[in-house]
Amino acid sequence: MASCPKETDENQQLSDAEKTVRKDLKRASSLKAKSEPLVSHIYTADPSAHVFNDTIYIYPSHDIETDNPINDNGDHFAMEDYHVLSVDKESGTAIDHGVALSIDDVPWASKQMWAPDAAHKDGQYYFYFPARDNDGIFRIGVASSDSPTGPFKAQESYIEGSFSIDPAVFEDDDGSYYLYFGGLWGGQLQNWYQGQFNSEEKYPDNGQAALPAKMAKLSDNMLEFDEQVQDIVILDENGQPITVDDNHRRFFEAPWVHKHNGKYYFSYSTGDTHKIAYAVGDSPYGPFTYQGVILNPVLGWTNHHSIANYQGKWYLFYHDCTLSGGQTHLRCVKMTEFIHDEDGKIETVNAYE
Ligand code: FUB
Repeated sequence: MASCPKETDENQQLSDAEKTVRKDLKRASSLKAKSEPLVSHIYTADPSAHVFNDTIYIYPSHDIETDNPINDNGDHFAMEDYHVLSVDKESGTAIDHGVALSIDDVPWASKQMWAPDAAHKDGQYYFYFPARDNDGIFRIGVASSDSPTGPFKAQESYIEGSFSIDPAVFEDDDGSYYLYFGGLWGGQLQNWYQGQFNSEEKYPDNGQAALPAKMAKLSDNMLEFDEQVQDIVILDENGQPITVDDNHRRFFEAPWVHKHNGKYYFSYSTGDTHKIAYAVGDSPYGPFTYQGVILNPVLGWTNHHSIANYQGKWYLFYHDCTLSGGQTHLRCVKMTEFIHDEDGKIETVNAYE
């Protein structure tokens, strides 16, 4: 029997993130990307796209260089502000509208402005963003403006009862708004098993239901939760909850909801298996039944997307690390068209030829 090469001691000690970085730096130059970065003068990630006033607006994270270590806690994602992008109707190129919110203007936040999102209601724009508070706990804040590009004015404190990362707002046809959120590892979802933050992490045992994404309806003023935070249940083909050890299908981070032909599509990143997967249900509350993969792994450890319909076509917004030559914390946002087939299934997108 042929023996496998042994992992070096050094390699065994590397975090999952650091191993991915080493591989990506090597393979970056050989990849042929199908889409170009939307902007290349700054690094951007986690694109949340919406159509407001017949224009596509993108609310991304703004990645920056840092000396922080690359680790599974995400310390290398040290972002300090947000820019808003829009897509020019004629040329299809993206415009950077400059800094829309900075950490210096958020009274409760200490660091790490991660993946944001935005919503529009009654002439006001609401910007939702996660950051660590002064105790190092991720919370979700909201800021508002009368322009989709900001500048946004942050509330004094984070949304009461909010925690973890990756807020995503879904506006239903009846004018209700729902906030979806949550992320594992650096996103701290595994620290909330008692309904309050616990510095000790805990995951369900193998075979048990995976840690769920969270959601709550937003109040009329868009600044608070209107109900208790709920769990998002993802079921397998037999109607059983996806389990914690099912890494290729269980929720990890980056929740997003869109609606197509009356069905609610809950899509998300599978994290350490690097896919954007989706599940379908009949209510914004779920349960959602697993269907498949929207986007195969991209260059970089993280995979994070959003979905928007513009002039009758569906677009997937995502990021990868091609612009930085594979540096996992320096990403660039991209967009591509995708289709739902006649049965409502989504054809998997590959970012590379
Ligand atoms: O950008 C920082 C974090 O990386 C996001 O919050 C996650 O979804 C992942 O993309």
